[in-house]
Amino acid sequence: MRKTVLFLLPLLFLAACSRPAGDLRLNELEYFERQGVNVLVYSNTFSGGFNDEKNSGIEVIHHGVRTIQGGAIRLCNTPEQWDLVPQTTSRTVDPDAGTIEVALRYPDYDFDSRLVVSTEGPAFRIDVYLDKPLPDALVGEAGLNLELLPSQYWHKAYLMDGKPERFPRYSASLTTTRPNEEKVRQFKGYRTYDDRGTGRFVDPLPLSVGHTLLAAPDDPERMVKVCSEDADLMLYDGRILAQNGWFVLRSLLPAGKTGKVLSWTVEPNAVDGWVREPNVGFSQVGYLPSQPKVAVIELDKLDKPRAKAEVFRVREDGGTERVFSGPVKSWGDYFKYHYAKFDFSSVQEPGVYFLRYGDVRTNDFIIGEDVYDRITDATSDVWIPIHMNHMTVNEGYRIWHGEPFKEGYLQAPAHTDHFDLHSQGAIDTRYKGLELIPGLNVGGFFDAGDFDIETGSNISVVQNLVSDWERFKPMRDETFVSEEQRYVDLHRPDGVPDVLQYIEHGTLNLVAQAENIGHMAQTLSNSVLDNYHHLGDAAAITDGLHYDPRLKPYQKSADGRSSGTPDDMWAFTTRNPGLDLRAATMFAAASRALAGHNDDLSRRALKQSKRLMEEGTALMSRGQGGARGQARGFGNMSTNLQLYVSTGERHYLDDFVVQVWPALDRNVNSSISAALDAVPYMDASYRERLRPYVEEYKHYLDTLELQNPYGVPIGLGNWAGSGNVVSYGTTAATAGKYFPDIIGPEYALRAAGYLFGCHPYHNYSLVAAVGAARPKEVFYGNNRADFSFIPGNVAPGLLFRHPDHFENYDDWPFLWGQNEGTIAGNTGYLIFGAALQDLIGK
Ligand SMILES: [Ca+2]
Ligand SMILES: [Ca+2]
Ligand SMILES: [Ca+2]
Repeated sequence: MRKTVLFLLPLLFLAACSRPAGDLRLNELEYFERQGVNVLVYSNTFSGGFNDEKNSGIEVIHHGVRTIQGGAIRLCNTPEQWDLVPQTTSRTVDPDAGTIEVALRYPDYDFDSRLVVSTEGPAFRIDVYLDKPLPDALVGEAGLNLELLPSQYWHKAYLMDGKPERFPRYSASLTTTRPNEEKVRQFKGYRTYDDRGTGRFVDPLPLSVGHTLLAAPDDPERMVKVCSEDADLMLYDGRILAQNGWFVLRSLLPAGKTGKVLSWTVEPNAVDGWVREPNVGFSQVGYLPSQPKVAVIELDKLDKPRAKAEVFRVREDGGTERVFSGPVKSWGDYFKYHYAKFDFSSVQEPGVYFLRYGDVRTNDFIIGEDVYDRITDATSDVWIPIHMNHMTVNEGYRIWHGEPFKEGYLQAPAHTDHFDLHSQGAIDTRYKGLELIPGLNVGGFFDAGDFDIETGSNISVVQNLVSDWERFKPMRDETFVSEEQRYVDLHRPDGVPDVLQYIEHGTLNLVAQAENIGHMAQTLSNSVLDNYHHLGDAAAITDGLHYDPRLKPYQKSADGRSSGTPDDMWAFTTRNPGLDLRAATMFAAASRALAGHNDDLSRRALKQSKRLMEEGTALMSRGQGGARGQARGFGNMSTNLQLYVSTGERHYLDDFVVQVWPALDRNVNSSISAALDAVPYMDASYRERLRPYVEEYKHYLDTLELQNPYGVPIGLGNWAGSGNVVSYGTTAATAGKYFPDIIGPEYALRAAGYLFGCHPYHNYSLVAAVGAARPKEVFYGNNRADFSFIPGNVAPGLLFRHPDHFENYDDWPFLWGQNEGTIAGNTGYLIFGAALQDLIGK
């Protein structure tokens, strides 16, 4: 990718130099640009359903921050996730005319439209064309929408046709209700709302109506002017329906017309000569005295790199002194920005320091022998126990959540597609659709920012925790866990190592699945979308009463034990033999770890392990389970190794050995982790045979420094890549432990540096509450509506937006691809932390 970008740069730079200041121009990356303003037109398209749609359509990156997106024909005033989104059936860039045209289609309504975006000096124009008149069903519903990021506009002023107003900090605007028959269909017919039996849905009313909106005249970096020539321009507050809503500008499309039916001009203000402030990336957690210390400085391409940067020490009398000044070395361009590095490794004396690069003074950080000692404490003491399902979780004066899902789980009805990407086929258990499956409301961990038990993730969690336990024996005890009381109290030691209790808690649910269902469920999840997007106390998601379809909705039975509200969670039970085999492997591991702590559960886990292994293997060899089953585990070398460790049966090890060398020959990077995991169980000859592959792996690690300025694997998917960096760090630390003469600690430390602040966009630690001076402050946890975090969460981090923008909002928690942590990912981070501490001799 770097090559491509480098190739394009001279053109871009010429364009930048030759254009008259103030005019938007189409650039080689197919977006409109002027200094301080990028206008993207369907560089990122809508995809519907699970994907959060605040990332698509016409978007504006305004002085470095993506503050406007969602420019599209939409079918509601303030679209939510799960509302219909348009398919982009074509996108045509005409460099000569300087236009981008997109064709949009709503197949549910056989409705097509076209948007043509062109420039008018410093502004851009959106013209909407219809080749056929608007379908009757969408008259009064279809309109041109554009959304403004609330956290960048609240508290600021706006003028609608000259009348001054203020963007509200919190949503309290007017709404109305309309009959459900008028509600535009939602994705796949799902419903995000609960009408409480009224037969009516809520529709927001506008904050303001006019023809010209001037937003944020009081903030030149956010000021934008939007004019609608003919139709009314309406401003809505999308947060009134959903906390993740944005401010929405909207004009309805006219009925009965074809051709050009609507036109807007949008002029984002550009601050004269604006150049983005340098982002000085460094480890907020700090540095070991002896370790390499390299800050990565992210610079606007129009910025002139400075020759030097400095390190200052904070003295004990409160004063500061410069202790080092050194050269800043250019690394090169990577996507939108230019990067330079500042090596201050020679500063080694323990103390409190900060960096200065030109006018930028960073916050302070510590150099000391123990800076990495506490990097996983918040994850272990706070984040993980808060995600324990089926328990009340208390911390000091605060209840994080009560005991969720007391009514248990129903068999999901046959042939049900689920909004969280699961599906129930024909029922393959002894239960009928909507019949209670007993015993499942025990143990398990919430998946992420939501509250389901993803079986695959929970299997990974137990496996991760057992690895952590067996490799590092963490005896930390800061959590009181009583499965009997169904009660967890944070920061209250109870004499049992917490990791063992977490293994037990995960195993309890998974064993219950195997025992009561007969095999592993795909997921235990919400039955209705209206409670899937729940924010708040998990115990309040369902009413705790058994669902009785003979009662009316919201009615309770006379004995108070059941209700007619169909809110009970469902178990999606369609059998996946691959998942059963993964569970069998995990149960064997859990059985080992639990022996002596909970012998009964240890025996039950082993019993299920053997049964699922036998049944899963038989099903797989009969070709059942499909591609999904095949892909997961069976015959996988990691599974064979785990099975050998768990069972001691030699044939698993033989299978592993047969697989590992060809796998390493094919691709060292993807196989080295599994190969290293085997070292403790093999003889010295294995380690020697592995040596050349570790050397090859080191070569790969070194090439990372050429791929991007941060020298770690950076993902470009729609879920940002911290998880990859954590895995890379764990593998590098493990390789460094077994082959210290080949792999130094600098690679694992580089992963830590990236997680803790040395990364694009901003320099905050991606781990909640970790990184003493400046960790991130908002995350997509289940308390995201409060613009808060759950300590120890690891954010996915830097989300790539096509074609050249990395982003991690720290004032807006609601994009999961940037800010959500997962239970499997965060338990993986525990291992990384332990492996790093082990590597550096802690
Ligand atoms: Ca989930
Ligand atoms: Ca404990
Ligand atoms: Ca219920």
